[in-house]
Amino acid sequence: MRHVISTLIFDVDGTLAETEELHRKAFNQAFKDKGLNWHWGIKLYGDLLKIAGGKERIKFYQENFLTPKSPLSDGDITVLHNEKTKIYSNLVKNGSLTLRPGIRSLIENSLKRNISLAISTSTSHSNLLSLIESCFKKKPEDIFCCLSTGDLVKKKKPASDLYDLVIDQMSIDPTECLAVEDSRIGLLAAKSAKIKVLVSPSSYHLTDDFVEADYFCKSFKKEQLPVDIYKLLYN
Ligand code: XBP
Ligand code: MG
Repeated sequence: MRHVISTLIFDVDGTLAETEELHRKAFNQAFKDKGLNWHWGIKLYGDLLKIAGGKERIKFYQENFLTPKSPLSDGDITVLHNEKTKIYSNLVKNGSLTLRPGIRSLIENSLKRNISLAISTSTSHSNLLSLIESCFKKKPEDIFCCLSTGDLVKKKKPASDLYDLVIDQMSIDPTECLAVEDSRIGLLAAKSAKIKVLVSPSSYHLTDDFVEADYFCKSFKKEQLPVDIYKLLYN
């Protein structure tokens, strides 16, 4: 590894935990509660995950999969998405989520070695809060120096905005960072910000193309980490 890594920047959905089935459940419940006869099955949701951001995903679905007589306005979509976020938050609070194997140890060892930690996620701050409180019993700011969430930027992944925000807020050199991602759009977002990327695909992204990844592993378990990352965190 040519540069010393001073900061790990974690994606959330699919990286910290396998969250997308819970998101899909929350979307479908919100559609039902609002009287919409929409249902996102696993195959369709996998296709829709190419669009980051729940509001953007709903808009994309309406424009590309439906020909509604009275399409939802952006305001309607925001109300619908807020309802989905409430449902998702309750599902997370009910203990439906566990961290991906190896993630807790990876984060604990980074802190022990004074490697700074940050978040870069297309999801909302409130969804991040729900997950961290449920899985770590802490506030996100007790673990991560910077929280770059979808509600803070104009463009979500694969745009570099979320990663650029971390670099700007922490005033750090991108070459001394490592992004930790699960999807192609997350990989592209980090690479656009000139940040090296460790990818471990999540269940919805197993067939994504990760050719640009600097490091790849099947899981975050220490025995499956690339040797450079293992040395950084465990040697
Ligand atoms: C994943 C996303 C999010 C979630 C749904 O974000 O793209 O949109 O799928 O959450 P990341 P919201 O992998 O960057 O963590 O409905 O809050 O967008
Ligand atoms: Mg992700």
